[in-house]
Amino acid sequence: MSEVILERPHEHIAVIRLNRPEARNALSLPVRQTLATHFTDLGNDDITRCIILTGGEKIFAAGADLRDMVERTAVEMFARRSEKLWRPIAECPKPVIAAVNGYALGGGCELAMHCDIIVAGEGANFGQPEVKVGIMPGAGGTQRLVRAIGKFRAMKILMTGDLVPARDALAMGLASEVVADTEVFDRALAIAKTIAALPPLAIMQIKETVLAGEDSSLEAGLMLERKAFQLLFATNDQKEGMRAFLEKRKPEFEGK
Ligand code: CO8
Repeated sequence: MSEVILERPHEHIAVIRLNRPEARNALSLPVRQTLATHFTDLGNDDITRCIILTGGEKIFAAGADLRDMVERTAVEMFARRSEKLWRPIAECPKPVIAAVNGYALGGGCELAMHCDIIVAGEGANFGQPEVKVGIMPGAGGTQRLVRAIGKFRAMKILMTGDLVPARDALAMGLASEVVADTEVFDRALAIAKTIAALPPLAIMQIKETVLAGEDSSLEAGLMLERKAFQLLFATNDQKEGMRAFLEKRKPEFEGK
């Protein structure tokens, strides 16, 4: 069985499932290469409107593969150019929902933070424990965590390596929702279905504008928003959505 499984539970929804339970879904190079390929393909196809990323019912991901890293040199790590494997996930234009059960640690927490929505189980735990194995986060942990939860909470998590239980993660803004462990995937799927029924071009514009605006001035972000808003008036889905409302019927969005 493949270590990364791609499923299609619904015409417009793709599920990417990490499947390396014996190594707690550690993100080896082959796993990350497959993730990058899937995200590139799903980002480019005309069918997929929402992606769910999960590690299954027991664990999301225990981070980088320590077995593979333990004897590496700095030059070898540099030569991997691993940013090339993260970029397709970060730049995926489609909405991505992380369905997190169990541990999301180190690179696993960073992987969840690459997503747009995080649904966590009550028993989930987030953390950046890299410091405990002599290193530091290397896939956005020092950057995305600060943006999500602020400097002082991020510093504590990064400098202690302590676990953050799901409820605390929700309170600090590191999760979108917390549900019973047994309901995580179903809830992620329900959200994906809601999103998949909405106009995909508008959804993609929302994602692009939020992410680009996060790192720009308010003025620049507001201008990006205005332009994206105006652009959507070129879509059939804008006409369909507004006409359907006024005609008191359900809209049919085509992504055009
Ligand atoms: N890498 C490789 N193997 C792992 C990893 C890992 N990160 N985590 C667990 N495993 C393996 C164990 O070695 C063990 O293998 P074996 O059975 O052959 O001895 C097996 O999985 C089961 O592990 P445990 O017995 O420890 O399982 P538990 O259920 O008791 O505990 C934990 C699960 C809490 C997840 C625990 O395994 C753990 O703490 N793992 C390490 C977590 C960690 O330190 N993560 C940070 C890694 S560094 C990192 O992510 C840097 C990111 C940089 C950029 C991103 C690149 C991807």
